[in-house]
Amino acid sequence: MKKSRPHFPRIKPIAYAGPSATTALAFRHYNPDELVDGKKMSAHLRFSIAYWHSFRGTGADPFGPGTIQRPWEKGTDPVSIALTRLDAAFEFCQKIRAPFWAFHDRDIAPEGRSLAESNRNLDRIVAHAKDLQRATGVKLLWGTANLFSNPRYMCGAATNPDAHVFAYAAAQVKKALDVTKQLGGENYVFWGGREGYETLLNTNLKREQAHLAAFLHLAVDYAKSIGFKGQFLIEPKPKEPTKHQYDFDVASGIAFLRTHGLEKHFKFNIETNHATLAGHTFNHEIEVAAAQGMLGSIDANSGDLLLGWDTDQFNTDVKELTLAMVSILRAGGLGTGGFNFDAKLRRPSIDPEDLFHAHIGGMDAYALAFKLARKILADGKFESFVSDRYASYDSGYGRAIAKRRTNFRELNKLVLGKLGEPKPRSGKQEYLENLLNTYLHG
Ligand code: XLS
Ligand code: NI
Ligand code: NI
Repeated sequence: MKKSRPHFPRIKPIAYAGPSATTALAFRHYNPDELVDGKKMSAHLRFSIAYWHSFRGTGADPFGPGTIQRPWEKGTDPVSIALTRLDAAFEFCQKIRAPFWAFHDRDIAPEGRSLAESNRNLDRIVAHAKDLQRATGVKLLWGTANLFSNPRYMCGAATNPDAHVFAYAAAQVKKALDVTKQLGGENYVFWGGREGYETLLNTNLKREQAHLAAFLHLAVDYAKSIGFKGQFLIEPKPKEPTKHQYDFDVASGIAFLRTHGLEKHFKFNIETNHATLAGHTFNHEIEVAAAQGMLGSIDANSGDLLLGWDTDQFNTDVKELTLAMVSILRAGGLGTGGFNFDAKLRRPSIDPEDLFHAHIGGMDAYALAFKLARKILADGKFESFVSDRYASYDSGYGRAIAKRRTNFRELNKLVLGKLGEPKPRSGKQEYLENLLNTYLHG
């Protein structure tokens, strides 16, 4: 493979310079090579670059066209442009020190006039991606299929009222699974782009949900048949682009998977901005998934609480991330998952250098949160407060309740007898919030 000219010639690989770094193009907290519990920090955090935002995003919004023009987007042949763009992306992953990337099929290769042509385009790009992965050591966190941009999917893919569209989506996902496997993808994501409805006046909700379940079962079967071992992930989102998406949040995702016998095959890819759109905190969604052993991966971004859509911003909110990290570490980490920056530059952030500032900010905020969360867990103050709060369930009749070895009659007897009225005990929220601040701000 011939080495291409650098696409970010003025930028050297980003180095760790510590909290007192004097340059902006340096990490203050993310030190990829630092050993933490015998493992490099980069292996704990498993950062990933989202191809669609960072290499296909143009800054376009409903009110105007793109503002971002990259120097490598030149020429007329879409496949050659796609190949050069991939070179730029891998150079970026290396320079930003991200060990992983993630893509949709149609981000990396142009869609052709037929599925066969689209597949041929994809094969050419994937062959190049394989070479680049080998040359740089950057690995694939997950692959996915774009089942929402092409007009054929305007009424959904697996939930489309037309079985022809379902079949097309199946063929597309078959290929996306093939290429994800070829590239050693560690996961495969299902985000239900337009799997939802705009109006119940034209929708059979029950049938659509059953079709979605059928689609996921067929995907599980196909993955098994080709020996794809990656983890399947559902990415919940309550709305946008449809008014109501079926994979609304983690709780409804769990109910859906269980209802249709899919729970063994899926975990969750939790996106911060989707959590807040669903009226939850990021931390809440992580806890709900972790409670069922279904925490898979994170789409790392942030919304704007004043706006009702998926703004996909880089997250620099150390408090929010520290709370999330405490839950993630307590759950035993993300396994084959990682932190994928499903985040985009703001429309006026047009310099290639802005891609670096954005990711440095996100990676540093996560790394700092990781360190703070480790300290919080090592100190164990919150843990012991919480376990103490539930201690009455550890012995006696409380334990019998937890083990379901009692009944209403017995409990009734106890309350009427020696127990009497419960003694209220403070929840100490303010004390705990202050305690949290001692970690965040000293
Ligand atoms: C959109 C989703 C999307 C998925 C991948 O809101 O976040 O980017 O992560 O299809
Ligand atoms: Ni996402
Ligand atoms: Ni999103």
